[in-house]
Parts: sequence; C-alpha cells; structure tokens
Amino acid sequence: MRRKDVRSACRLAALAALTVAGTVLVFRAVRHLEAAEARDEAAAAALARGRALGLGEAGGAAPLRPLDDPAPGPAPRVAPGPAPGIAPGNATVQRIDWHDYKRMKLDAARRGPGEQGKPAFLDDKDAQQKESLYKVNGFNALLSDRIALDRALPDIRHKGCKAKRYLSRLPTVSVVVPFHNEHWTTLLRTAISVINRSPDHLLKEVILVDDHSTKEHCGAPLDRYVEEHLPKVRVLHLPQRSGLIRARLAGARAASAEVLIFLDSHTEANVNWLPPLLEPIAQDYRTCVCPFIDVIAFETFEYRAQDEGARGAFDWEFFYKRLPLLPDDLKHPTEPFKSPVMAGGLFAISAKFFWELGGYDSGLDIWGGEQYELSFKIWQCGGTMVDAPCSRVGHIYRKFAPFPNPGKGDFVGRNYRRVAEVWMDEYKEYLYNRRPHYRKIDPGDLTEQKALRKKLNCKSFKWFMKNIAFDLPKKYPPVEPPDFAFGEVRSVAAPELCVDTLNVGADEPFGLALCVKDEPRRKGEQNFTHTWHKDIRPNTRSICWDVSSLADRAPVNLFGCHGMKGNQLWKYNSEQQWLVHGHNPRCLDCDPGARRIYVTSCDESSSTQKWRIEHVDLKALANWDHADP
Ligand SMILES: [Mn+2]
Repeated sequence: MRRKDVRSACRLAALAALTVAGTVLVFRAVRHLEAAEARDEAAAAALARGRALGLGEAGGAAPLRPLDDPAPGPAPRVAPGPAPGIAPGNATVQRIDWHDYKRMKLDAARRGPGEQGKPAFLDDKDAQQKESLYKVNGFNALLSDRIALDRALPDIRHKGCKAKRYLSRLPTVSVVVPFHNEHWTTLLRTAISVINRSPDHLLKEVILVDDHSTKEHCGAPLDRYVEEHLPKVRVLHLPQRSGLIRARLAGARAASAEVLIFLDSHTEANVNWLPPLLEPIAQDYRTCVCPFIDVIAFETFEYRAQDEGARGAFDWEFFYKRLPLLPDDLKHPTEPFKSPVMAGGLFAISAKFFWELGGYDSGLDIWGGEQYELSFKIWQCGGTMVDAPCSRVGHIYRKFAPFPNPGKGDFVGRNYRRVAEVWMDEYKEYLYNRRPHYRKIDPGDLTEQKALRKKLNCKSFKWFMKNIAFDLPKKYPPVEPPDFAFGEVRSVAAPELCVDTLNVGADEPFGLALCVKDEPRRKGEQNFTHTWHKDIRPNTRSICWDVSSLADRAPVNLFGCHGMKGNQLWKYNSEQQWLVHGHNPRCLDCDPGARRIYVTSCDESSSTQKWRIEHVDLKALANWDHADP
C-alpha cells in the first residue's frame, strides 16, 4: 500500500471511530440526563429545605432548620416536581463519574496471596506462630501479615453501581478509627485501603484513636510508620483506657472535616466507597449513611458479600437483628434505603449533625448499646438513616473475642438502661420484662440526655416504632404470644418411643428413640416447643422441623428456623392427636420398627399418626388463626 492510501485509510478509520464514540457519548449523556434530572429535583428540594450541607462555604455552615419547622414526613424517593422557590437555573446539580479507573486497572492486575479477595492459606510449618497470633486477635493475623497492605478487592457491587454518578461537589471527610491492641497489618490495611480508594481532595485525614493499647507496635512504631509513609494519617494516643465509645468521641472531637466516617480497625474500604456515602449527606446534612458491610473471613481473609442488604433492627433483649428490604427498596437496588438502626461502628454522618445530637451519650461505658442510642436519636430528632448499597466496606468478623472481660460488672446492661430510659418511653418495659435485673441497675445521671431530647424537640419512641420500625413487632413482638405446646412428643402406637433429634445438625433427618423421661439416664434431644411462630424446635436450639420433599413418605429434617412458615409450618390437632404439616396438610407418621418418622396423607384410622405432646396450651391452640402478633 502506498503511504497516501495508508494515510487516508487511517483518516477514515479515525472518523468512523469518532462517529461511534460521539454517538455513544450523546446517547449516554441523554440517558444520564434523564436519570439525573429526577434526582436533581430531589436535591434541589433538599437545598430549598435548607438541609443541604454547606460545601466549602465560609465556615462550612449550612442554614439551620428552625426547631419549630416540622420535619418532613415519609417523602417519596423522588420529589414530584420542581421545588418551590428555586429558579430552574439554580437547580442544576452536576453529577460525575467518581471512579478511579487508573487505580482500578492497577488493582485488577495484582497477583499474590489474598489478592482480589481470594482465600489465602498458610503452610503447615507456620502452625505454631499462627496459633499464638490467633489467640490474641481472634483471627488469622499471621496470614494477614503475608497479604499486601494494599491488596486488591473484588468489585462485588451491584452492577448498576458501576454506572452511577454522584454530585460533583461532595463534602470533605475525616475517617475515625478507634482501636485497642489491633494487629499491625490489619490496622494499617484499614488506613491504606481508605487512602487508596478515596478521592484525594475529599479525604482530609484518617485519625487512628489508640485506646491505650498495650501492644508495643501500637505506640512509637506506629507513630514512626505513619509519619514516614502515611501523611494523611494521625494517631491519637489516649492517656487511659476509655472504651470504644469514648474513643470514637475523642476521634470525632479531633476531626476537622465536614463529614465523620467511623470505621472499625480491621476493615477494608472497597472501590468507590466514598461518594455513595457522602451524596445523601450533601443533600441533607441530617442524614446518616451506612455502607454495606462485607465479610472478610477470619481464617482465609476471603472477601465476600454478607447478603444483598437488609434493614437493621433489634429484638427486645437488644440483640441486633435484620428486617427484610421493603418492596420499594427492592425496585431500586442501587439506591440508599431507610434502615431503623445501624449495625454498629461503620457509618458516615456530618460533624454538624453529630454534634447537634450531642455525639454519643458520653455516659455510655466501653461498648454496647451505642448504635441504638445514636440510631434512635437520629430518627427521633429529625434525621434519617440509610444504607448505601453501592458503598461497601469489608470487616473481619472475629472467630472469638480475644479481650478479657473489663471487669466492670454489667456495663452493657447499664448502657442499655441509659438508652431505654432516655429514648424508649413506655417501650422500655418490654426490655425490662425480659431482663428484670435492668430495673435495679443504676443508670447514672441522665439529666443532660433528657435535656437534649427536650431541646431538640425529639419525637416519641412510639413514633419511631410506628413510622420507621413498623414491621419490627411482627417479627419480634414486644409481648410474645404463648407457645402452643412443649415437652416430649410421644407415639401413641408405640408409647415407649418419642421423637428424638439425636442431636443431629442442620439438614439432617431424625426419628424415634426410647423416651428419655422413662429412663432419665438415657441421652437424647426430646424436648420440643411448638412455638407461636407455628414451628417446632428443640428447646435449646433455634433449628426447626422442616419438610421440603413432596414425596409420599417425606422425611423430617432439621433446618435453621426462618419463621416464614412454609416448610416449617406445623399445627397440633389435639382432638385427632395429629401433627399436621404444611398448607397442603400431611400428617406426621412413623415406622416404629425402623424408628423412622415421615409425613404422609392424613388418615383417621391410622394409629401411627397419633402423637401425645407433654404439655398443650389448648387456649393458645384454639386461638391458632389469630396467633400472629
Ligand atoms: Mn469489628
């Protein structure tokens, strides 16, 4: 080919490429504009309400909403029209793609132990050293030392997150990481993942708050390392052991950015984690945003999702629980969704709102209950709390807690009492009824907390339960309905035999054994409860009788209780002495010779389908149809 031909061919190719690229760009821009417009209106509405976070303005102060201004009720996800009082020209809000593609490309090319979040393993010869580090950390700390501090993580976000754009102007961030005797590499990996995966101009500082650690590396070596390698990181050494809650407060006091992000000290921030946390706060400074918390396996450091998201909740013993996403949340899998309570220590909140709320109650000791305190406060005092599915942070869930008991009595109970007394109104009784000794714990001085609630004109706990945690009582009823029956389940046809799980685990079938009550030296698991959830479970385990097969003689297995009835739905018919399973009713039957149990068609003439349960609450059974809380 002659040179001239080559040149014109190149020109043609370039032109074609430009045309294609141009078309794609235009197409994408149009699509993006459509999507962005609706969101911009919502943003404009927030601006109009005066709740947007003042970005980079002198003093950084956004106009404060007067206290007599009633907080908006449940708002639609997208404002229905342009906000009143906002000229169209002012409402334009620019959104950009915040991905750091250069870093993502470098990450994608990384190979080595633990890279891409793949499971890693140690050699057998490391066993001894592994064990000694496991003991003091509760996770495989030696393996952590073999994994790069800046390892690559898999991008396991919903694929829609990859195309999402966020406000071009976002607030600055101080990341606060309290720790006590955290292992060297897990602590540094927390800081480095944050630095590497945050836009440089947004991340003002990372504050490591050393809660009076005793491990040597947490002192001068850490200071030196940070000074040499991590200019954005500061270490704050607390002069005495203060506990997790006060350590967080100390870090927050030292922070100077507009938004505070609290992280645990054994976490890893994933790709583009920051913008999804910050945008809801930029739009409304009274929004607290939690990332999705992924699982870093304590043994292999494998990085994986916990689940596809759920709303935070609690039961009436204050165990953290989760509620399913709402239908509307499921329709928008990349959008933040409202959550009644946060999981714990990973969240973003504007410093302005945090301090308006008085931070954490500084009367809370060590740890425990603080996530409830802050969550209730946020909701009841005019804020909002959301989970952002596109922001993901991995967390090492330890195998066991390596710390000795602080020896301060029931400090968790005392914390719970403080939270209940200040925020829960009449609902506190449900907590106390389950843990009567809370009533006797001295919660200390609550004057300041109660004054704050009054000053901020916060709503009642009843409001919170009715509007935010409205589906919680159905799953975790404040007053549990009575159970239907409990005790041994004895065969009428072969009265020496009882249903016995034989202590098998999940997914395993079980059958009959000689009744333990007839010969107390016998071993077995024969005490069951036919609970108000309409399932049957061994008394000491949260595992249920489950029939998943439609076969004629379908076996009964044990399976984790899900409370959703279905395969775990049972009803004791006290007249027929039947144990009826499922909506398409079949009866529990047995083969005494083989000591097998199974479900099959109900048959009035069968004696092997008859069962005697030790204690039956006939009144509760009569109320079966209305037994749901
Ligand atoms: Mn943790």
